[in-house]
Amino acid sequence: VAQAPWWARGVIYQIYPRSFQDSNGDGVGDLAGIAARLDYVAGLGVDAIWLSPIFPSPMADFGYDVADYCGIEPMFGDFAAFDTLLADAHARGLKVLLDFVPNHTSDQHAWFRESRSARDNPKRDWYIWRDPAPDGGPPNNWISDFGGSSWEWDEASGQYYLHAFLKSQPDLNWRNPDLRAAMMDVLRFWLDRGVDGFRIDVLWHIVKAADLPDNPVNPDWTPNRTERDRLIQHHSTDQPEAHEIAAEFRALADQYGERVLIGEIFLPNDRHARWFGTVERPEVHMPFNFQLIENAWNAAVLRDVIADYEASLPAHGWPNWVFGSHDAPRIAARVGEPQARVAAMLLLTLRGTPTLYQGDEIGIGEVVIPADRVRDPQELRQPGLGIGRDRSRTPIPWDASPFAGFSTVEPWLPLNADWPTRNVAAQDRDPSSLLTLYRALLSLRRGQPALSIGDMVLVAGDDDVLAYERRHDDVRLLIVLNLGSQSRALILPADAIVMEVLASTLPARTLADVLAPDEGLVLRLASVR
Ligand code: TEU
Repeated sequence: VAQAPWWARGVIYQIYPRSFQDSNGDGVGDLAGIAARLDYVAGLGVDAIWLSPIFPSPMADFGYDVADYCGIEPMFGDFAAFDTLLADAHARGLKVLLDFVPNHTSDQHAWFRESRSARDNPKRDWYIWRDPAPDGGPPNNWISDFGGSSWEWDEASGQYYLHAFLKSQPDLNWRNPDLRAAMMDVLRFWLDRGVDGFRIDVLWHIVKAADLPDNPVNPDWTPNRTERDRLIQHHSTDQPEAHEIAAEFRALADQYGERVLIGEIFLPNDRHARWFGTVERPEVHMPFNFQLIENAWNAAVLRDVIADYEASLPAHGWPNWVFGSHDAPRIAARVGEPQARVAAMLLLTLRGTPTLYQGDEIGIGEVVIPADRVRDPQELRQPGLGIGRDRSRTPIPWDASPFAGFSTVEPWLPLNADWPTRNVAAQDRDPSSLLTLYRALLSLRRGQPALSIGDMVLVAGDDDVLAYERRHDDVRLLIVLNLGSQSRALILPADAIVMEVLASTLPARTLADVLAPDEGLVLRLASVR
């Protein structure tokens, strides 16, 4: 255990600052609010917090449109508040990761203002500017992730600029050495200030094929899918030069000791695994693995997902898993309340670093956002596809006081309808709550190296039952999860003798040979000798 780095042993907790805790009564969460809730976070038993962007931003994409990489958004606080939060977190043994957004800036960033001001501006080439196609249209067929062309016409300077996301999020040109140097300085700035690492937003996007060829058409596209999916992002993502840059980030981070880089990367396993780099030239410590979010809640499917992912990892690679984020539908809404408990056990017992999204520990579920309160630009641009991200960004209900203890005024997004009963204070006192289960599982994981750094062996199962062993030294644990609503015989590996039930997703466990509906178990087996 001692040799494994903290990010491999530990659990990461994602905080979406706008929705965690408001301290100044403007309906939006802030840094002082997070600091005030650190005892709660540390008390969960997690090891690190990752803060979604806290930098100055016009908030067109809620912080993923950065106007100054080396500042603090006034709505969230100032450097004094940040330094306090960092020190208070460190004092509780919590690492702090920031969200680095290297693919694009806000169109309000000083760099872009300069870049668009004139064709001969020294920063013109810091962004991706091109002349129109011969017909006057955009330079190629690329589609923004949020719909529409990836190109925006700039009348004043007579060229188009590229944006993979909103037109107010122009893509940076990582082929320009000065931009590259400036961005390395950004990383140094925060590392020097004491942050423990970064989650790197859409890292696989940062370099595009040099001559910007048209992307191939996706033959599997259907009208119920997003516009972006019409094309395969072949030339706009995952370029070899982006891997070189990731290796540069890593070399810099390594100069600072045990810091961690987590890349947001969506690719099939073989290409995903390349983002670990090689032993000689490592890239990120962990490319984010979204497969629990992307795949059906079915034991046979997940068994294959786990096996294929494990098989794809290079020898120096370390797995990671995540069930929720500010972009994905809430896990409890997806699988329902009883299965959210099984999901918690899965996330915290798989081999690899888990990232837990704020609010999933109390099972925040489906939220209906009234049409006049929708804020997500992705939803506003492509309504009706059910892709709205606001529903995973609603404020944390802390207690039953007005506005759920989140704020003293109406929050920026509505609270979940069930907040008067589903809140942290209510679950804190309830031994059968999801929060109590999360704390128990996190504490078990912390005390059992087999769960954090042990080996994993998948055990045969079926569509409903997912089972695997975790082993470390002579400790042998069996995790059996019933993803269905029928009770099932508890079938053990041939050589297994159950010594003890270490955890169950159900409040009371009575029958030893039956797996109840929606039940997950962590069993200690007699040691292998
Ligand atoms: O998301 C990247 C991304 O690929 C998104 O388009 C994602 O697929 C979509 O939101 C799912 O509905 C990152 C951030 O996590 C997201 O919040 C930002 O909007 C985006 O980058 C641009 O910075």
